[in-house]
Order: sequence, then C-alpha cells, then structure tokens
Amino acid sequence: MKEDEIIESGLTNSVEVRKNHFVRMDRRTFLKMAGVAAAAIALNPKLVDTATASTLVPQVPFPGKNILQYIDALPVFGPAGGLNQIPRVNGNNPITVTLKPFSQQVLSTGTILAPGVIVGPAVGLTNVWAYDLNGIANYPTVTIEATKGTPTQVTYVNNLTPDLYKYLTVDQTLHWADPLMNMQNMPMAPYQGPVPVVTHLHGGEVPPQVDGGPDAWWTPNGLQGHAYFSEPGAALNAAKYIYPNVQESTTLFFHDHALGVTRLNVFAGLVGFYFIRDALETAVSPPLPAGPNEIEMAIQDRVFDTAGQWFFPDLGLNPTVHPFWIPEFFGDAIVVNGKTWPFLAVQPRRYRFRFVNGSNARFYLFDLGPKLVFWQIGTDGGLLDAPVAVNQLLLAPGERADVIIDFTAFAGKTIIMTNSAKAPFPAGKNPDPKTTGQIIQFRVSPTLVTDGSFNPAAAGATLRSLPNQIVRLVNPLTGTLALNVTPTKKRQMTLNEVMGPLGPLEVILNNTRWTGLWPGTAPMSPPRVRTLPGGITDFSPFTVGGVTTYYSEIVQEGTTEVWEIINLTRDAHPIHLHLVQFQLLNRQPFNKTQYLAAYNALFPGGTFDGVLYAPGAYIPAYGPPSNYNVANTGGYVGGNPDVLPALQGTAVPPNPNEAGWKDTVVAYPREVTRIAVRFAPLDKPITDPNLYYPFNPNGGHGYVWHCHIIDHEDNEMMRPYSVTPATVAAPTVVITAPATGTVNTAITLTVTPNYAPGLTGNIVWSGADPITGLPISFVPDIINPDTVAFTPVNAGTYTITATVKDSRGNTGSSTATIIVA
Ligand SMILES: [Cu+2]
Repeated sequence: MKEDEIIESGLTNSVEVRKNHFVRMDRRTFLKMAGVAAAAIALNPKLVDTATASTLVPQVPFPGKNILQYIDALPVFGPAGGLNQIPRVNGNNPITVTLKPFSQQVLSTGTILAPGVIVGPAVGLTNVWAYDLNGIANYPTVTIEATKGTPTQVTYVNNLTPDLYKYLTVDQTLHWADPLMNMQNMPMAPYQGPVPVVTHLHGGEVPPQVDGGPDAWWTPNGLQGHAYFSEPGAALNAAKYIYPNVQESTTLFFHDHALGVTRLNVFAGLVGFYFIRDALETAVSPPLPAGPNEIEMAIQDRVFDTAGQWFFPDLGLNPTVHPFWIPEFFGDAIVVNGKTWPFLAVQPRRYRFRFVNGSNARFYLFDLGPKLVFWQIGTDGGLLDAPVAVNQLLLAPGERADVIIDFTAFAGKTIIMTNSAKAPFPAGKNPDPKTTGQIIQFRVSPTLVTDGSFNPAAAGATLRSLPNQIVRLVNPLTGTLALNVTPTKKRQMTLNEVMGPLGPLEVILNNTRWTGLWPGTAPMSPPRVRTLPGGITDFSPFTVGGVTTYYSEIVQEGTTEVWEIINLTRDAHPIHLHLVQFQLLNRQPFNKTQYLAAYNALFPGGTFDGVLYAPGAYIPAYGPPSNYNVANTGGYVGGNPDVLPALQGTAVPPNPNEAGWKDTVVAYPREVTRIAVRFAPLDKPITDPNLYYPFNPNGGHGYVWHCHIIDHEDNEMMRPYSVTPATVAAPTVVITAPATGTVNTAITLTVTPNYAPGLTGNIVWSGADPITGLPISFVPDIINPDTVAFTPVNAGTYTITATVKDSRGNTGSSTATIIVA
C-alpha cells in the first residue's frame, strides 16, 4: 500500500465503534515478512545508528550543545497576572481539553539553527501536540487545580492530525492501538492514519472506566479501542471523564496512555500537572510557600532537528522485527515546562517546587551544589509527615517530588540545578556536564525580603501532625510491615528483557506480554491458562468489548498485598501501579546468576515461536515458569522460584524521602524491590472496617501496572490488573423536615447521607400538590448536607422520600411526612 493510500483510508474510514482485533504476529512470521520490510530498511542504511532519523522526512539533528542556555524565563503556571505566568484552571468547574496541533517556541531565543535562522517568537517554532484547556493551548498543559471532595469533569476532545507522525514514527509491529486494524497486514511501514489518544490521570484514585487505560483510546474520526468509555454527552471525537478527587492533596499529572504509542504522544507534548488541594495542605503552619512562590516544573529531555522540530530516532535495533522501535530515548537537550534550559528569577526566600520527570527514559539526579539542599515535603501521593533534606534528588520517569528550596542566604547569586544520573540508569553513560548535566538556572535577586512561610529547617518542623499523619502500611525505619498490617497475598514477579540478535526485542513483566498470550502459532497463540491437577488455574480470561486478555494480578478490594519485583534486567525500571498509592517496604540485592539457575531450570522446554527449547532453558515471553497461582516455597504466588536462597546482604529500608505514598518506584537491577499495596483509599486507617472506595473499582478493563520508561511500556512492559470489589454496606440517608407547613410558604428539607462522595441522590414526594415534577436530584454531602426547598400550593399530607445510591447500585432511603394547612 502506498503512503497516500494509507492516508486516504484513514480519512475515509467510517465513523463507527471499532473493536481492536489485534493479533500479534509471531516472530517467525516477522522473519518471513522480512521481504516486506526491505523498503523500510533501504531507507535506513545504518541500522543501529540512532543519530539519524526520520524515516519519512529527512531530518538532521541539531546538537544540544548549540542551543543557548539560560536565555528565556521558565514558563510558569500560577496566579493570574504574574510575570510570564499562565493562570491555572479551577477543577471545580467543568473543563474542556482540546488536543490539537500547536506551534510553540521551545528552543531558546537567539539560538542559530542555520545561517540567518535565529530562533525567536516567530522563527524556529516547534510543532507540538498540546492539550488546550478552556482555550489556552500550551505545552506543557495549563495546570488543573482540583479540590478534594469536589469532582472534576473533563471533556477531552481529540482534534489532532497526523502531522507529527512524519517525525514521530509509529511502529506498527508493536502491539499498539492500531485504529485501522493494519496489523493483520504486518505493515513494516510507518502509520499515518487518525491519531489514537487516551488521557491517564497519573496517581489518581479513580474508577477504572476513567483511568485512561491503554485500550480506552479514541481517534478524531470516532474510532475507539475496546475499552473506550465516556460519560454521556461527548461527541464522537471526545470522551468525558469525571474524576472524584477523593484522595489527599498531592501532585498528580495527566498524560497520554494510548497502547503502543504513549512514548510518541507524550514526546509530542501531551502532558500537564493536576494538583489536588485539601485542608491537610492548608493546615501546615506556617503556611507552605504559595502564590507566585509555588512553581511546578516538568523536566524532559529532547532532540531537535535543524528546523527546530522534534527529532525522535526511529531506526530499530532489530529492524526485521521492529523497524522503528528503540529501547530507550535519550535526548541531548533539557526542556523544562516546554523551554530549553530556562532561567527562573527568584527572591532570596523559600519556594515550593513540584517536579515531575516527564522524560521517556532518562532518570535525573538533581543537585544544587554543596551549599544548598532540597527539602522534600511530598512524594507521588502526598505530603510527608516531616520535611527531609536531600543533597541529591533522584527522579525517575513518572515520579514527582514536592520540595522546598530556601534561597534566603543566596541573595544576588546564580545557582544552576545540575543532573548527574547516568543514562541508562544506573550504569550507563554520564550526562554531558555542558548539556544534559544541567537543568535550570536560578537567579536570586539581591533585594532581601521577609519570608513567613513554612521553614523546613526549623527544629521540629512538621507537615502532618496526629491524627493526620500518613497511614503506615510500612514502618519506614525498619523496612518491615507496620503493626496490624497483614498481607492477604504475596507475589514475586520478575522484570525480563528479551534480547534479539542486535539488541532488546521487548521488555516484559513477569515474562508475560500485555495480553497474557504466548508467542507462537498464528493466528492466535494459545492462551496462558494452565490448570493443574488440583484444579488451580493460571491466568484468567477477561473479555471486554469482544477482546479477551489474560489477567494474572486479580486483587481483592480492601486487602493489602506485598509485591516483590525481581529485576533480572541490566537497568533500573520505574514501576507504576494505577489506582493505588503504595509504600516501599525495602530493597535487597540478590545473586542473579544463582537465581537464574533456579529460574531457568523450571522452564519445561518445547517449541515456542518456532524455536525448540530444551527443558531448563529460558523461554522468552512464556510467562513465569511455574503455575502463577501455586505459591512457591516462600509462600509467594507469581509462578517463580522463591528468591530467598539468592538474597544477599540485608533488606534496605526506603530512603527517608521515599517513605511516603508512592505510585512509581525505582526497581534497581539485581535487586528485589518490595512494596506494600493496599487496594483501598489511601487515607483510611489500618483498622478501618470499611476499606473500600467511594466508587466501584471493578469494571471496564480494570487497571494496569507498568514500567514508566515509556519506550518499555510501549513494547509490552505493561500488564492489566483487576480489582474484585468488596461487599459494601448499603448507604444510608436521613431526611429532616418540619412536621407541618403552610400553603404558599417555602418548606426546607435537609438530607444527610452517611458518607460521600460517590453517591447520587434524589427526592421524591407525593401528596396533593401538582408542583411536584419529580424526582429532584441532589448531591449527597456529609460536610454541607443538601437542602431542598419547595413551596406547596395545596393543603394536605405530603410524603417525601430521599434515596441515595452508590456506584455499585446499593441504595438507602428515608421518608418524612409534612402536614400542610
Ligand atoms: Cu522499564
């Protein structure tokens, strides 16, 4: 098929709900198809040279060292009216977010791209994909400020065009969204059809339908993944989500999560901050730096071409299998809030910074020099109990850090925040001290100011005091489970890298691909379901929208589990779980050679993917070698031998600045990373008898856990998981009303549910009055109980019934009688 025909078929595709009937081609078939790939390969004479791209249009990289540094001010979100500030958007009101192509000056002013081509407001702009919030388009997106307890309604409208696909090459041999179902034809050519997107609120405690999972994508012309969801009322190119905002105040962010193209959609610019505010945060005394002194920063690495456009290397290491996928993207330019190496003018006082690492694969180890520390006050999921001073701040892709930096003693000075994290982390190459070794420059004004904000260095400085301290699943000092925390299940799961002849072919969780299918015979591999003589089945089929995926992590709402991540690869991976915030238990090194001997010995041998394996030989993507649900000698499910005999040294408790709520944790190579995960609202006490969400966590295609190196995530390092809902007591409501009333005089009723949010409510009344026109809905609220007023026009007896309904369908009601004279 010619390129123009591909484009044409994309534009003329009828608007209908389409299922993702993806069938992954096995590797043997890939090799048979190698002839088809010849055209693509011919364009890529230097197969492993990632310095040149792209396949579709000639691009020449513009060296990061030629970009001017510390010329432009950091774009800042915050209160309206400040210098260089874009106001944040209030999440208490409905928000429309339009995804659209946009041109923006990302490169530093004055950078000379070519003779006579000098970057400025109208020259050398970068074409990005931006989330336009209520009419303001920017990369990164304008920050949303939500309030705990008040849901945020967001309508995401996909108005993207495939314009950036000529720079960001879609590899159709990955298991990806595939809106045109091209995979059946094994296209080795880049995709140029309608753009699939889905937005994930990272770190959000949200129902599965609005989690923005990888199969919930949709396109501008109304094609949809099999897990697509929208509240009623969205157009065909849109999805309407309601986020409940039930968790504690923290730094969330939202970004694209479409299957197999997340790395490209995020690279294009689809990322933004989402703050949740609550009383816990405002109770900090003295108050945390706020207003112009609270600044969020998204840090990303990029490569540009000589025209100022995104440059994403697209020469696959194993081109006959994946022509365009590269294992990790590392850029030679640092972009903060959509600007290369900006500066920030600050006063000699304390600032609160919210950092997110929005890079594809690069870790950062930030440093402010020997005289200045980061005071970390919050982790992914909320405030720490007390500030923690760190000289170097490690931030993996997907992680956030809430920090205070105190510039008080640095009036008139200039400070550069540097980076020393190797890439890949932790054993790759050092960053270039002149480019990727630098992030941002702080220019401290010489004029002294008074600063009454929270001082993290003060003796006894506390962020959360009893009874609002972090609910502890883990004793962070000992690295053991906290008192009264008993895991109902313990899992040991591996991280595996599958090597091809020229480099990694894919990276996988527990030796299992996303679908839970075995590679092997076409068209559909045998499902990963094994039943042992005892009747214990292995992976469980979940069919959503006609597509079956095999799940292995099926958890019970309200329970706590320990997950031990056994990293068998050479790199660190930031492991991210959706829905939950968890706590790091500890990390412990193990002897990889010894463990692999025990691990490999359990593989049964046989022919997979056209290759004959002897018993005791590792089989790529086979799944764990043993039945997943049969516990090993250590009591761990997951289908792997216990790592205990191979453990080395002692378990290391979390670093003090990791000892809070985390949704993304660094799993180092040759270490077991242990986390305690409770599938319940993070702020409920350990002994709370009602450990369930105010929404039904079961539905859609559930949730996912994955590596947040998004190049890995896009090539199989992601698994679905499902939450089995708890049996929940029905909600109750009390209606209070006066016993009597008077015709033509307003009567006020009050309705008080036993909990909120997550409930809907309505009031029905019967009587002699025609005003009714009922039922009237109300928003159940325990803090400010709803009042409903009505004015009867006829005398008589009125019966008023208030009903509340939870998201699982349970109802409770209460009735009052009013005699109107
Ligand atoms: Cu990874």
